[in-house]
Amino acid sequence: MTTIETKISASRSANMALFCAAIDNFGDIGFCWRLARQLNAEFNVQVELWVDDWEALRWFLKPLVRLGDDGERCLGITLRHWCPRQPLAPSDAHRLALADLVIEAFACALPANLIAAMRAAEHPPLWLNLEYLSAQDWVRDCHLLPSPQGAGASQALTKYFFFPGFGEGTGGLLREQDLVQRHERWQQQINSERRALLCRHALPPELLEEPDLLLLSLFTYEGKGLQTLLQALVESASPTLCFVPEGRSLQEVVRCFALADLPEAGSVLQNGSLSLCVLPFMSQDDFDRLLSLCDCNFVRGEDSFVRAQYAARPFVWHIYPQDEDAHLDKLAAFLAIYIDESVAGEALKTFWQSWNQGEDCRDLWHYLRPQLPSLQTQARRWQQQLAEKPDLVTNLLAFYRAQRESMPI
Ligand code: TRH
Repeated sequence: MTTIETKISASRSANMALFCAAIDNFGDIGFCWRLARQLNAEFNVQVELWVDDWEALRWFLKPLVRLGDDGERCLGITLRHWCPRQPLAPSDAHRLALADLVIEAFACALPANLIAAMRAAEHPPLWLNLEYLSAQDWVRDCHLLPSPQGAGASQALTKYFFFPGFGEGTGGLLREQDLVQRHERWQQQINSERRALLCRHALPPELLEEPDLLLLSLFTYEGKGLQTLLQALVESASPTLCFVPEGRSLQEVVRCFALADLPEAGSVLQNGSLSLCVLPFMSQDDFDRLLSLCDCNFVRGEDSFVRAQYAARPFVWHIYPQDEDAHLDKLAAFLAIYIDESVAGEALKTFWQSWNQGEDCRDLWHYLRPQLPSLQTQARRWQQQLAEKPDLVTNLLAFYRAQRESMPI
């Protein structure tokens, strides 16, 4: 047990409210659900997860549980519905003002009456704004910065910025205690795990016997990069078995296979050297397992991007596009820490850049594919480096403890 764990379990369980507003897609909910689960499962923190988009949450949890009504407990987490910019029920606002921790994810802005109740509380919760992940240098300067909220001398309330990141001086990355071991286990039994994967999706296991077969997973946004990658896979001299979870990547699958409609989960398509299987949206654990079993993963946004790194497989990051191309600086910052100077590293870097600038990636893929074995070694090294650093929850609880000790309890 770590010191923090001992302290928390020695007293009562800590309790926390986590507020999430889903901008689009699944990244915000995915991150918050993962954070809530880890805090609860590994540190017994009692978490209320407040989500604004109940339908997105329902879809997201579908592979795990049937989501019921507001207030229901799912797998140890209490799920609540809120509407940004509207007040909470007064009873909720007063109750949450007594919590140990209140987190607003990705600057989603807490309800004003909750802030007022926290300001009025004798011992307000520790209030964090948990920000998006970036490898940019400024993150270190902003991580844990206090932001005083209101002027009242004795009852001034402080919000702290908490920035995930890749190294010292940042909040780290989410990583459950057993994540790396899980990947090791799946990869030690790669042949049987891959056969089981194919069986689960009603694919003939003989597919795996094709020489030089490459297993790919594709969880990306639509665009020219994906369009041209699919063309390259079709015309390639070697076979590819590609797994595509339901969602935005299917737009380009429709084009590549000249389909009239979006293919349903369970569809298996064949064109030239490409076999493609559409997967139903999986639980986060099953998604991790898929990443572990593929030779190369295409991922996106934030959470799947981090999970691909822990899977220790070569991967391509489709970064979430931002206004004024702000995402390209973010991409460059990560490339600077991730890519080594080898030929394979350079090939990967060029591919990522072209992919994220909406360029034709056909020839680049043909060049990249033979580099995958070297990139595999590099991906493993990167996973090991990440695993040596404290994870986000450990950092978050260390900060919580440090703050609590200085508070008059
Ligand atoms: O869905 P994303 O594109 O999410 C985002 C959002 O767009 C968000 O607004 C933006 O701010 C952020 O990116 C940067 O990609 P991401 O972050 O990878 O989240 C996807 C989640 O879905 C992740 O938790 C993994 C999970 N997932 C499953 O649980 N099952 C699945 O089958 C798949 C494919 C993904």
